[in-house]
Amino acid sequence: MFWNEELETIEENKLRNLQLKLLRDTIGRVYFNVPFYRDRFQQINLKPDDINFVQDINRLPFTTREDILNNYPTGLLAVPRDEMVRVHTSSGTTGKPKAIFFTKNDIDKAADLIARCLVMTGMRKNDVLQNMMTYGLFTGALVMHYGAEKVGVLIVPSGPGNTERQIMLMKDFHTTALHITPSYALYLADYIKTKGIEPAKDLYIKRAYLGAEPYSEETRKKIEEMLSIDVFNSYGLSEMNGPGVAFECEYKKGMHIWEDNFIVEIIDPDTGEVLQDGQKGEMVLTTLQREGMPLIRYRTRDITTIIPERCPCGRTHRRIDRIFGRSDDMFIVKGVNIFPQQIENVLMATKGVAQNYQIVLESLDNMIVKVEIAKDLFDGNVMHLVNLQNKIVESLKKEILVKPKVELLEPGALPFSEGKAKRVIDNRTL
Ligand code: DLL
Repeated sequence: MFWNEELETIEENKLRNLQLKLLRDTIGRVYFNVPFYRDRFQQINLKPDDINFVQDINRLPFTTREDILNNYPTGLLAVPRDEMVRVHTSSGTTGKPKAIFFTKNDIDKAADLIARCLVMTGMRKNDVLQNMMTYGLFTGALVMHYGAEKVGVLIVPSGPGNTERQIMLMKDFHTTALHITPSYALYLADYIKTKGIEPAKDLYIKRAYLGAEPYSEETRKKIEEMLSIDVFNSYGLSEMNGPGVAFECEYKKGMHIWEDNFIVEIIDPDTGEVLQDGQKGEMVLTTLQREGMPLIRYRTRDITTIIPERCPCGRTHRRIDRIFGRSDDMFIVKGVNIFPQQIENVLMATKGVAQNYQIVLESLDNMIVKVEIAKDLFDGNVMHLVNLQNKIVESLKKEILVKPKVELLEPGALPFSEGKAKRVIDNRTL
């Protein structure tokens, strides 16, 4: 079923024409209303009328996170501040955040995209969505909330944490779907198991939407099995509304990116050269319908590919692959480039490994992978532990080419996160 069949299955040439029209409109609006963009375009002698094909976007300069930070808080607004009805910020690090402003129309459009995503995965009016993302400056909960409300589902706005209470709410309100980070989902699934609750019998959950941080296919499988549900991958970033940018359909083979709202490009992160569909690189996004704060060729730093084939679901909007990692997540050990995702793939595919892990970078040559394992492996037989430890070391060596130290820990030994997990601890002194 579709939320907006006409737009979701629009013929490819019509989609490109629509993109061109919306791109020209966006470029015109930022040229005349945002001094930052006008200066950038004037530097390369570009006028809005010079954009005659979608491909002409290649001529435009990139926008980076530094550009958003340098223009904090309101420097990139394309309409007066008074028209804004909400501000969200990027999650994360110290210092000033990236502030993203929304007009009423922007909120409505973002909610509409979420509605497409939810209906695409089978959500209907009679469903109950427990929204376990953090409500507040983070886009995760509120943007999903408004979209789910459009579909007409009952929302349980529980936010994250207090797992005992979450389970009570799931039982009392017959929750059928969860919106949750992968790291909290792993914790929740384990908690449910240790409490002796049988999800298929005692709960009503059918599906979960997992996003906001990278996770592996193995993690998806683990959560699907532990909770007896379908897990759908959900991608987004605050700079582009938050959730609802790209989402999996029933086939769960890549995420449809809503191309009537975003132009997606994959570039070589070092040279900026645009890559072909199917090639792995950094995703660059341009907003096509944003009123308040349009962004042109925004460098997401997320590494993925565009899947060239058409999806059997009938939607014509192309799909992006699972996010492989962020270009700034990558670290180097013994001269080898490693993404945390590669380590997660190995760990989650290993029998005996529990839900939580951490990567500690000790020096340029040494890293420790700390991993929680099943309680019953601490049964006094040291050989069980040694065998598992060796197995993990060898599998990691195969995947990342260097041999890390591996520490096995009891469940609960590592700090766990209800929001985005911090997987890499960097103790290197440069
Ligand atoms: O995390 C928006 C969001 C909320 C998406 C809820 C999905 C669900 P930010 O805090 O700005 O916004 O973080 C965005 O998180 O650039 C990716 O690096 C990462 N990310 C988001 N979704 C996924 C995903 C929200 N499904 C940053 N897989 C992005 C991998 C993801 N990484």
